[in-house]
Amino acid sequence: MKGKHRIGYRRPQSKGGRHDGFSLIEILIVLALIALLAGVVVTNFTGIFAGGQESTAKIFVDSAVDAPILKYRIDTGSFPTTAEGLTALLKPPGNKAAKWKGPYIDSLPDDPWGNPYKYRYPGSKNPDKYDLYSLGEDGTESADDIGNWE
Ligand SMILES: [Ca+2]
Repeated sequence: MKGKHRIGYRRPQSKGGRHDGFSLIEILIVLALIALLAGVVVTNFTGIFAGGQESTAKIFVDSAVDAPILKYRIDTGSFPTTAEGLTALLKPPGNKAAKWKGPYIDSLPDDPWGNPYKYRYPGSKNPDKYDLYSLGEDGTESADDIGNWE
């Protein structure tokens, strides 16, 4: 039983040793395939995001500046006015410099069509808070605007 065991043990080991050489090449091939597939997946995701401009704008108006604006309000006592706009999150409006503890946001991105997001306080769509919206693809106030009220 011991002898049988030894033979049975040695043979797979030597075979396995030689097989490791092939395994390395196989692993490299598999890695190359994974890299290739990952490239395809990334390309597809880019495509999905490129087609999701409206979703991107919706996410921004619904949530991206919600917390910064709220914090601004807590510090200064009120939302930025329409005239002060979202830039009040980056630099203090003259009359609020003493209470202002920002910047409350790193930067203000343009919407996916290259236009600045619009801000209005008091809101006409949200009378109890502010309106934040993208002008949409046409770049003017119209039915395709994407706001924080739907
Ligand atoms: Ca529009």
